[in-house]
Amino acid sequence: MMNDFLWWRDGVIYQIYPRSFADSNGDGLGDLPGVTSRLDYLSDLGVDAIWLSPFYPTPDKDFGYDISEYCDVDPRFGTLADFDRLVTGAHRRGIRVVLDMVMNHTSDQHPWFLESRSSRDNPKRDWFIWRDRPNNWQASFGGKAWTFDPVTGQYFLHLFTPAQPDVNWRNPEVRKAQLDAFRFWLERGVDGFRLDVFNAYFKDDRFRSNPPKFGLRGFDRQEHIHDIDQPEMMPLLDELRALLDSYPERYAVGETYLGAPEKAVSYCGPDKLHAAFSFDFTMPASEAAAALRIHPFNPDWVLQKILEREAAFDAAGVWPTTVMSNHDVMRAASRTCRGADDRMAKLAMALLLTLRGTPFLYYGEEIGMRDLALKRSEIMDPPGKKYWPIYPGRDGCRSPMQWDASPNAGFSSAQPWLKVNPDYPRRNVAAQRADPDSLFNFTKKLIALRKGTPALRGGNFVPLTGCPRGVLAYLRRAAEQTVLVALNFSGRAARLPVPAAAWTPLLSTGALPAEVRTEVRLAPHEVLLLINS
Ligand code: TEU
Repeated sequence: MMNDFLWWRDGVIYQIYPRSFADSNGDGLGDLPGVTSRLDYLSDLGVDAIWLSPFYPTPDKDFGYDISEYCDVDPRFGTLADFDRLVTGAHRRGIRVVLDMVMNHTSDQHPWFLESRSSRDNPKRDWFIWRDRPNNWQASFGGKAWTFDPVTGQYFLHLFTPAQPDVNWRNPEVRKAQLDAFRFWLERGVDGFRLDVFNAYFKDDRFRSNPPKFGLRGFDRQEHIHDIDQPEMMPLLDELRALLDSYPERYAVGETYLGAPEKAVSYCGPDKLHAAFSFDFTMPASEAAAALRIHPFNPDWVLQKILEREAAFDAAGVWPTTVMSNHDVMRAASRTCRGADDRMAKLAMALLLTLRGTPFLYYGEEIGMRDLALKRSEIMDPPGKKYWPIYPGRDGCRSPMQWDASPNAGFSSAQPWLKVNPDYPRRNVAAQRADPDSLFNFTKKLIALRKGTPALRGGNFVPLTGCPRGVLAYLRRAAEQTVLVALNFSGRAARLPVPAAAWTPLLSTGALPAEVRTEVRLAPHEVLLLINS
């Protein structure tokens, strides 16, 4: 069975936000040599791949998601030689490397855009999207999606900030240049790509306005049917997949923009993407809930989300992904825990690592890092600046990694670019490694268990009915074995009836039961795994 191990399907992928992971040169900003210096840590944790958020040259108007050169490293993050050393070091430890490709838009400082905006007859004019008159499209980070450029008297399109003009994927030269960038990194040994808002590459060729709908922000008050998800994306995915398949075991996961599971699935398949995020557990229940920062995390809501994604992915034979945290949303521990108590973070971690689908772990999630609380004056993220206090932005989940209790949490010898969470003297990697009951050690154990247990990797998902209030329980059932996962969301002890079988306790955050007959007792917030093989 282990011989069939496919890294992107059966492994765990760890997202690194390079500027916040480890600073090697004392400038307060994390960098690529910093990541390299922590590869032993990642190998010990047991992850199979790292996804690096952008480290390319950038004016940082959207913290690296505004790229001014696709085939290089920003000098603040290192050099191409540093990158090569990182890839070699990762591969030596059996860790794959996934890059973040932000190809819906460039930075407005990218030479392509500087040329494009310089005159209407510049050869690169058509590399971006210029119109005499705007339609009603809105930018995701606030305001209109069109900005007037007085130099040439036309509007250019940007689905995010005006510093991120959308490229014109319909232009064959653009298509070639972008695919060449993929090839550049493939040739450097990269194993896969995360495609930023890939389903926004193509826009309606007639630029029709979106129809209205009820919503809070301008952006939410329209159906996004003409600005994203155009049919022209499908042949492009074929072409990209053919390129990836010309190298062995390469991978692409799409960041489905405004994506429900069915939408994510529609972009995946043997000649399309390997995977696409459906963000089942990070999305609030509604836009209103998002505005009020309400993130339901209870057995009913979680089960409903699992069943929705199972229905979509299983029916299509597409392998799902599981995400609890990333650089755009509040960290799972901040959404699920009260105070410094990590029991609910363990439960969220157990979900991440026992569901059907590739787990994506966000740096610091393994130690239960909490979002940083920031004053208005400290907010740097564009949507946070625009929408505070309704929406505080995304700086909170991007604070420096908490390695130890030394100054700046062992992240940097200088003052970090973004504050370290003040809880770092208590919450850090060194402290949790030394504590057998820590979230870190729980995570490490569970990663190893997942990888060594066929039912946890590939087994079917079967929910258990008749669970007591506050408890979610399910089976992961493979031909040769079944694992039962019991999660007590509630602060009260519970008794869970279990199906008749020869169960052996596998892992628990409480006390492992000596034997299991017709029921198990769960302590408040307990995670319990049983196996029958
Ligand atoms: O995110 C796209 C996206 O869906 C986000 O804009 C999301 O709506 C927002 O963060 C609120 O949760 C991708 C990147 O992940 C994000 O960091 C970039 O800012 C954005 O694209 C533009 O490149």
